[in-house]
Amino acid sequence: MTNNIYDELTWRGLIYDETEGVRDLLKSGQMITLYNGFDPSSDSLHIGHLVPLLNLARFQRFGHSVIAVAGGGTGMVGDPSGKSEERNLLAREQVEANVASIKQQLAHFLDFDAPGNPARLVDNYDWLSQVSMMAFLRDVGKHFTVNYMMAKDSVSGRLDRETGISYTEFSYMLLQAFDYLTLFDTYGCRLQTGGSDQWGNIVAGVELIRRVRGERVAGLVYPLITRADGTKFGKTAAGESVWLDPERTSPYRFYQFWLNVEDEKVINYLKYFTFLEREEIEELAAKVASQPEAREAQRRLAEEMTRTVHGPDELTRAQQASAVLFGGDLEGLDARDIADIFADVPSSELRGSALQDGGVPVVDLVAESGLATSRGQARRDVQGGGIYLNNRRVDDPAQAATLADAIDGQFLVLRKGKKRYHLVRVVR
Ligand code: 383
Repeated sequence: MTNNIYDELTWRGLIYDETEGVRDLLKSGQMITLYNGFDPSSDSLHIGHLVPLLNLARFQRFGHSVIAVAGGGTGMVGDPSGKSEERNLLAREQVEANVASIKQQLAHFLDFDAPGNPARLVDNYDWLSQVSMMAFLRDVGKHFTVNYMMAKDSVSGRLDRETGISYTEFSYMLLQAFDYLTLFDTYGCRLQTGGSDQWGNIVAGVELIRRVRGERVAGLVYPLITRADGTKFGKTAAGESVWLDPERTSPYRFYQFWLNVEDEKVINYLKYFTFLEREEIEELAAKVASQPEAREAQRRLAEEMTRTVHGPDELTRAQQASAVLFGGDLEGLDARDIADIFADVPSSELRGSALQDGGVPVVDLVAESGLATSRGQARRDVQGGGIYLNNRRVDDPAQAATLADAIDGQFLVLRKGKKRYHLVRVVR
């Protein structure tokens, strides 16, 4: 391990921009307090939040004191940064509910018992809801010219669009600046981090603290993650976001997302998203170059990410589920896993009542599914040892599938040869 967080972030390629003095501050050996904010736009964080979140954990491991801010107050307003359109306001109850669930997710990555530098998790609604409009306009607003605010990317990018930007979103940067001031006053916080989209808001806070406290504090931003083809990172092939909430993105899909990362990107992602040491990442880089087809780096990435976010048991399960399309055992998997794994294979429906008593001959199912052209063909396929029910070879041409074979009472998995699958959905 490097001996300071600055060198660590540097070799990982995680420093995109920094205000003056960050390098000296972080290399000085002095332990500081820093923060990163997360707005409750939804009831779950997604993998776009992981770089700043994992970096809070990295800072903490190097002995610094970290604060995660859940934006219960700022979430009432909506950050225009990186957004081309005005957003809809969320109801207070919605914001509150979202804060409660993202707080739990944030907590998962932080160590609240670290001796000497326990993490803090705060909600900016606590102070933003208390400040009066008069005080805010006089004590914060007076330190910013509209000219300065209009020059920020988050605002200027919206000025020439017909929809423009509301006064509400325009004011957002002042709220974030006021947060930084509050955390500076309360906890001696001297560094704010964020993705590069947050640069303008972070610098506004640095300026405010310089103006009203005469102190020089710092800001550091991380690169925005991109895919090899330049398209937005964090979406599955089907275009869905990859959420940290296992109810929204199952651990299996989460695992698969990382497993499918391009060779051109996998080493960067190992640096950005994992705690693996430099030597190990370099060994993996050599393997990507010499044996890309083995996809060892992708497997290592998927394993690390799934363990970090979902824990070791879910990792084992995701790995087992991932082996299923290669003939792996279905034992222990439930209906949800099966639906996930076989989401893209042909399927048909069968009444549960048909599976009662003697059940349905497998050869009938195989013929009806289209895996064989006729029952006679299906029978010959069974005799040739090429038919599987739930990934177990069917040896007897007379074998029937019964309710006992249906996984969670809901699915039968038929397979012909190595790879041709058909999913039978058992319905009422
Ligand atoms: C709120 C109050 C603060 C400081 C920051 C905030 C949130 C910030 C914001 N951040 C994004 C979000 O919450 O909107 N104004 O969705 C994202 N972040 C982090 C990172 C990122 C940013 O939470 O680049 C990606 O995850 O900064 O888009 O006092």
